[in-house]
Formats: sequence, C-alpha cells, structure tokens
Amino acid sequence: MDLNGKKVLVIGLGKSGISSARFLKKHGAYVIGFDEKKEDEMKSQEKETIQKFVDELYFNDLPDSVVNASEMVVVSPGVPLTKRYITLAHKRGIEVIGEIELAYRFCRSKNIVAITGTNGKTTTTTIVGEMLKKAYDNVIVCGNIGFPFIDYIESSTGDTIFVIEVSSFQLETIKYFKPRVACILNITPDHLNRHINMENYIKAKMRIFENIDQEGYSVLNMDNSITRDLIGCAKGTVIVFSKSKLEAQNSVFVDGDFIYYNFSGKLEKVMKKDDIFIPGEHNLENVLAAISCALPFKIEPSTIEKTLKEFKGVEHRIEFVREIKGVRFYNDSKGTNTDASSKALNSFEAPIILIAGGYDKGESFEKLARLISQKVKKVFLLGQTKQKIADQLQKIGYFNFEFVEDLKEAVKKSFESAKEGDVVLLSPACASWDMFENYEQRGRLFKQYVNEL
Ligand code: UMA
Repeated sequence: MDLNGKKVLVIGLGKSGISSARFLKKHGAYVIGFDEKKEDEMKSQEKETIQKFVDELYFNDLPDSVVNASEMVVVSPGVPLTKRYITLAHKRGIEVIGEIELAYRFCRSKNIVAITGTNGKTTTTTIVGEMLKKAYDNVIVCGNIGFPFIDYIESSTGDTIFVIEVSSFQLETIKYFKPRVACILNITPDHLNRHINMENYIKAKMRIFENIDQEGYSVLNMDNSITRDLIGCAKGTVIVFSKSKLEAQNSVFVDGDFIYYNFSGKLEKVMKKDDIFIPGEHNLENVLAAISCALPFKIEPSTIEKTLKEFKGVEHRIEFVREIKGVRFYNDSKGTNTDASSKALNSFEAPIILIAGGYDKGESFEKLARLISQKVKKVFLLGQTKQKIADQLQKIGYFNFEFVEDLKEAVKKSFESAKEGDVVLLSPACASWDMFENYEQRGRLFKQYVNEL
C-alpha cells in the first residue's frame, strides 16, 4: 500500500488516532485530523502533538467537502460507524478502515495472535505474551490493551510475534487483518448502545475469524453458550477449551485437579489447576484460553506451568490495593460491564462493600442486582447509571445503597461503613467515560484515595 501523497482523514484523535496520524505522516501521506471535541476541550499539549502529524486539523464539526476530498478514512475504535461523515465516506466509495487494519497492511510478521471477548481479554493477552516471551526473543503485546498496534510496526521484523487484544469496535473496521491464531474468549452483553443488539455485537466479534486460512487456528470457549455455538464459523484448525473434560482432538481442558491439552495428536498433563497464582473460575477460563493460543507456537508444558505460577494478574482487574484495619481494598476498575463485575463479586467469600455505577452503555442491571442482594452488604452508587442501578435494586427489595457525588466520597464512606474482614471493591459494571478519561484513570484515582485514608 503506497501512502505517499495520499489524502487520509483520521477520525478521533485519542491514542489510536494520534498513532495512526504519526504513522501516516511518516509514510508521506497528507493527513487530515478530526475530533468531535471542541478545540478548547483538547489539552494544549495533546494539540501540539497532533499538530506535528497533521496537515489540516478540524474540531467539533467536519465539513462534507473535507470528507469528499479524502482518499481514505482511518477511524478510531470509539467512533461509531453510523456517524454522518462515515456514512458519507462509504457513499462516496472512500475506503474506511481502522488502525488495526492499517497496521496489518504494513506488518511484516505473519505471527499474530489476536484475542477478543467480552471479558478477560487483557488478562489472557498478557498471559499469552508472558508464555511466548519465555520461549521467543521478539514478542510484542499491544492493541486494545492500551498500546496501539501501529506503534510497533516499524520496530518489528518478520520474526516478531504480535499478541494483540482486539475489541469489537476494532474488528468492525478490519478488512484483510489475518491473525495466525484468533480467539474469542466469551461473549456476554456489552456495548449495546453502540452495537444496538446482541446479533450485531456477536457478528463484530466473529470477524476475528474472517480471514483465517488453513494454516491458521481458531480458539473458542466451550463453556460460554454463545461462543460454543460459533464453532461452525471458526476457520483453520479449531482449538476448544473448557473447565470440564473434553474429548476433542485439539483441546485444552480440566479433568479432576489437572489441566491437560490434546494437541497435534499428543495428550499432555500441563499442571495442577490450584497452582495457578491468579484466583477465580473466570481466571481459570482465561488461563485455558491462553494455553490454547500458545500451543501453535510449540510452548512446552513446563513453560506454561512456570508462567502461570508466577503471573500475578493485571492492573485494575481485581487488583489488591491495601489492607487497613482488616479491611481489604480491591480495584476492579476494568469491571466495565455487568458480567465482569459479577465475576469480581463471585471471587470473594467475605462480605463486600461495593462501589458501582458509571457511563451508561445500555446494559440491563437486573441480574447484577440479584447478585448484589446476595453478596453485598452495602453499595455506593455514582455516575450516570446510579439511578438505573438503584431502580433495579429497589425492585427486588434491596435498599442498602447510597448515592455519592464522586469516587473520593465513595472510598471514604465505604471505609467508614466497613468492619474488619470486609472487602471494599470498586467494580463499576459500567464504562468510566461519564466522569473519567478512561478506566485506568478511575482505577489509579481509586488507589490514590485508598492510600490517602
Ligand atoms: N471521538 C470523536 N467522535 C466520537 C467518539 C470519539 O471524535 O464519536 C474522539 C474523542 O473526542 C477522543 C478520541 O476520539 O478525542 C478517542 O478515541 P477512542 O475513543 O477511539 O479512544 P482511543 O484513545 O483512541 O483508545 C482506543 C481504544 N478506545 C476505545 O475503544 C473506546 C482503547 O481501548 C485502546 O486501548 C486504544 O485505542 C489503543 O488501541 C480502551 C477501551 O475502553 C481500553 N476499549 C473498549 C473496551 O475494552 O471495552 C472497547
């Protein structure tokens, strides 16, 4: 693909957009940047960076003439494809792709592991990266995890192994993106404000298999009712995983106390499941998925075992922060949907004081409310969804909730109402964008407020 002199419109100037603009500019493109933010809403430092990589810059609104004059559009994952300017580009026959696709077109390596799913993507992607790093020198972990794929294209070679976390948003704008190994961990309701219904959300996730060929591998979770049914759509060699015993030829599973794999005609006992350091049934699923993704790279059972004994988990995912007077604080800021927060709640036996609420993605809180009524002593609610969650709790006769204005107040009041032996858990079940820049900022602030107690 020749970018020299090509007029490329980059929509959304966050992490993905800035990195795309930087890459495009370096490869000789004429770059037009656009962000819906008002000019004065963008931090001056950010604007200065962007200005280095764009030839024209638009804020707030984009004239049709700019779209019409473009030869290609690179759209950021957070921008819905139903936006007027995207529809216009499609109408004019202008190619619209995302940063993952752009990066792929310049990627010299064929060794790409791509991992998607509603929950567990970051943990699984990180574990696969850790396993492969023990066996290979040149492994890069990137993508939705927070590090744009395109930032690593120039420093990579044909031997680099990319382990990429991909979101449904990113998959909507791929075209030729072909991983060697593609995995869908699980699918439960999420991002329904963007995808409108589950059918569209599942379709977006399934696109991860779209370009897999005979030499590739598709990995699927047999314990999730939606991914189990996708087996007919998987391509290449299909590897399945489950927390129960499987008889399938290419599989990773649990039998009794042990994890096994059956791959390339060989059945191997990998390790005792209780020796995995990170706790919880959901993490066992993540581990089984990670082993499945690593198998095509001929990773030895001893390497898998060593990695899983050492791996301590990722930041913002049921992350232990501190214990004060017998009260343990956990940061699960990455619990951005009800399924993720349910998993967090189910990871504790101790009484829980929960901090929840945030940006409304259109999800129902009915099921979560029932679990809260069983496991949670008190809930502090904040953000856009606080009333919506409160309504569900009231409906089932649970009244032990309180509205708070901000996270600082939530932390302070949680501690005041906690007793020795309790757990204070931030697991919002919602995205962060109503009050914070992202979930990382929310998690970091939570830890700061806990450390200030
Ligand atoms: N913007 C518009 N119009 C819109 C929406 C956004 O102009 O309609 C602008 C915003 O004003 C902002 C910029 O676009 O300036 C933000 O772009 P973005 O939302 O695509 O976010 P990035 O900073 O580029 O980060 C993206 C991913 N964000 C989203 O998908 C929302 C990051 O995933 C990812 O780490 C990063 O690219 C690098 O690949 C975060 C995420 O929350 C972690 N992902 C969701 C999830 O995991 O559930 C999908």
